[in-house]
Amino acid sequence: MKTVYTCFCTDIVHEGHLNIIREARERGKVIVGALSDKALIRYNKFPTISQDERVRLYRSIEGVEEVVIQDDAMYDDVITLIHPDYVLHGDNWKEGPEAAIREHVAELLAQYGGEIVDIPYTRNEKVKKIDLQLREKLAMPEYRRKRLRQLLKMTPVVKVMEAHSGLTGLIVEKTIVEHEGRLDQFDAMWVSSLCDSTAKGKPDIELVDMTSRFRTIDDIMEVTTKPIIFDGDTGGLTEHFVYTVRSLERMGVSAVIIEDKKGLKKNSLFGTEVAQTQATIEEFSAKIAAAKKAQLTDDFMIIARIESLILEKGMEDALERARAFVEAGADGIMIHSRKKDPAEILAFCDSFRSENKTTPIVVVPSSFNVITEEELAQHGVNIVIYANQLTRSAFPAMQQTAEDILRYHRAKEVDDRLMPIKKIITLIDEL
Ligand code: SPV
Ligand code: MG
Repeated sequence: MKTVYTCFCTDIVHEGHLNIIREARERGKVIVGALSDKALIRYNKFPTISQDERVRLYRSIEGVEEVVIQDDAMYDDVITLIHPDYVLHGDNWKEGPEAAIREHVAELLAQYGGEIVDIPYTRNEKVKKIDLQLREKLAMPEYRRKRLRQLLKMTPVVKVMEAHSGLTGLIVEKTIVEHEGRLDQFDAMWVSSLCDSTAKGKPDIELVDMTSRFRTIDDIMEVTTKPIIFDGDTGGLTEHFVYTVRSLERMGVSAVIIEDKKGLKKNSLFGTEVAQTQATIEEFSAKIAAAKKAQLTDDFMIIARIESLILEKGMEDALERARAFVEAGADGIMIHSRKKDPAEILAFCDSFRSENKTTPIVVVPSSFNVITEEELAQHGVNIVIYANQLTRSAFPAMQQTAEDILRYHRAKEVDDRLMPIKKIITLIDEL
């Protein structure tokens, strides 16, 4: 009897999957792989049901003899374990980033004479609707909001990219790369005050009002499903911040980060070049405590951002604040630095972790950009935010195009470096 293996990464079994099982049964004993949560979130859809529920679901399909956990999108473990004669998959994996998986599976099977069978992908209105419904479920506030806390449990480091519009949201939502045999995507989005303000042509000084910032979140939420971390600046007056927290929760935002400054806030990357006043530990702790009291769901997170290293107040001050803010109820600590060398960030993380093993640490490596996510995670960092790189890449590209069209009095010279209109159009989903 031949062994047939197919890997599922779905929360709903539809006729496309049943078709694969039917084809598999004709060839031998059917073993289904359930892609683990860890592997799923790396490159595919976020699960709406648990790993155990998925295993039970696949086991209940008639003709499935066994279900195993597949812990890596690349199949190495399961192929070593099972040595299947056939690996079945929808033929949609011949294109896009999944083609790298198919190629790798082909190499593994070639070592002992196994075979890939590509099953024509079932494309009909019913299947399309089910896919769409799953996506919509993930976009709903109650699912989206809790997803950051879920991610913190599931993955060693949550990778977050800046978004400030529907389009940049789509880029964060959909970009998947294959590199050195691994697939990767971003886990969440950062609605940066700097980039949100810059997109509106305004300085990053809490000038763009909350209604306008919420409008940006709404634009992003309309076209994405990934969780959102909101840059709440100083949070403003405590009496106002408690309302902001409720609004963010209701919208389905997962977390707000507020920084321990008061008065006219300017961007931290100015460092000590501009006068900035740090709130006292008591003042900022009171703001956190009031916001935690106002919060209604258990999902939402209020993260305290410490500016002591930016303002050159020293490591001890930063650590003292971290202790106090956690005591006041903060669900996480963001520590910021504008040094190129990550040493002071790592020193903070090591000290904080030696006394606090669980409170998530967030970092924004804009200046200390030589360090990798993995190295940061080794020092106890849980969330890495790429806070402004999309804006900073788009801005010079747009400026250069504008200059060149003025220079040549036509657009031909710039066309080679522009994205074809068709490609832009296909990034945008139509119902
Ligand atoms: C932002 O993105 O607006 C931030 C991070 O607050 S930073 O610009 O590095 O201060
Ligand atoms: Mg900011």
